[in-house]
Amino acid sequence: MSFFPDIPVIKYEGAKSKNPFSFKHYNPEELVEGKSMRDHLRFAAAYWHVMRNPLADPFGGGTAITPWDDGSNSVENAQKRVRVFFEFLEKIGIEYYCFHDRDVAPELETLAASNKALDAVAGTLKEEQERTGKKLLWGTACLFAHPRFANGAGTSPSVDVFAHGAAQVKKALSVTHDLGGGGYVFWGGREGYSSLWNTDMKRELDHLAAFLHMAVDWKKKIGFTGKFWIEPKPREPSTHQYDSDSAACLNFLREYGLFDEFELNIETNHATLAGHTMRHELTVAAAAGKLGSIDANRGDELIGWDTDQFPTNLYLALEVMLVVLRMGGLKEGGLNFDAKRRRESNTPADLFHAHIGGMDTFARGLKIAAAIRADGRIEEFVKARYSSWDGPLGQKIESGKATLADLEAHALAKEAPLPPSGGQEYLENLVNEFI
Ligand code: XUL
Ligand code: CO
Repeated sequence: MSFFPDIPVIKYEGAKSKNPFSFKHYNPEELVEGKSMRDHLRFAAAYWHVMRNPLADPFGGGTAITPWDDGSNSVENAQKRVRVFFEFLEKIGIEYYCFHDRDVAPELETLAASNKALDAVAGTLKEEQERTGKKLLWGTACLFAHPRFANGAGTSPSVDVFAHGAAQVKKALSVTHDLGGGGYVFWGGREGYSSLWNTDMKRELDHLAAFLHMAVDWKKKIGFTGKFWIEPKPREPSTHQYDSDSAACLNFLREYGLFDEFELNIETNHATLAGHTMRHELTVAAAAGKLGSIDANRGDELIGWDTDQFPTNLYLALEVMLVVLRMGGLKEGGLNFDAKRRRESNTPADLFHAHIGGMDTFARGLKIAAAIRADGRIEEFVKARYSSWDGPLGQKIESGKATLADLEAHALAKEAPLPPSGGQEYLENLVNEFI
């Protein structure tokens, strides 16, 4: 039985195809820099958006048409959704998926009942993974939707709520481990504050670190070898969230002795909310050797909140893929479409158009990034820009052997020439040559 009877399996048909249910650029087997597009891009679908997002907004209820869903909170309904989701993955040709505990299984009256429901649905997920060969990219726990988490979980002023969140992480970690997940994500949903009049920031940060240390201990105890990824976001739902951007997360991890245990999962719309470009956030993470995974989406320049739109911007995709290629590719991580259709795009077919667009955009971004690298002019320019550092003085400074007195002697003997041109316009023109 098919849940998407009118949708074919999406195949690569090339740039000239007029078939909206085909890839124009994503050709999974095609080699780029000697590796298949499939292995470069490691696309994942987000269970919460594909299966559980009703497409509501603050002014109106959901519009999504989901004929397979009986609207109940039952385990049977949740298990049926899993079958629907895997048919979606098979037809769209996405190899990985991501979920929150409460997306896949219902939250019931007690934690014990919710855990039991999660086990039952995890059984169906495992069955479908085995049937289709699809894999779990990462799992996580939803510690932000239920009213108990209104003040956060790891930073809640209530120790009981903290314990409830910790128990959910324990369970979600075990399920992620059982399903062979490549990683586990901590997005600090409401780990932050709305007002400092009621907040003990230092105590909250200490608690968050304790929370994460316990998660690391549990990971080791159960033998989960996947990665831990923190996902920065500066605000929304909280006014201020502690994991505000890559730099803040890295600092927090260093301060609390967690640096070796975590990498980052960077999301485009979170970067822009933080007042950064996605490329900035990725570059900060990669420079620290901590770029683990990516939530691929985009925001809206005019709306200014987390609109989680599907990525369709070639320029953005090529920038992302340049960072990824330069660091030698994603390992356990992937490109997770943490993106939702617009509220008006209400049919199941729109789910396919949305993902096809995202996948084709990143396929083009990958090809353009590889062409820029093969051409080499941009990298040569940057190298030349720093070439004065390749001389004896630069080497002395970079190896930590220079003193201020050495530099004074150099400066007195040689008046500094004007620095070389930044050439930004020249470089931007070069980028456009490849698009
Ligand atoms: C929220 C967000 C989350 C995380 C997982 O903005 O991005 O979906 O990716 O909790
Ligand atoms: Co995300």
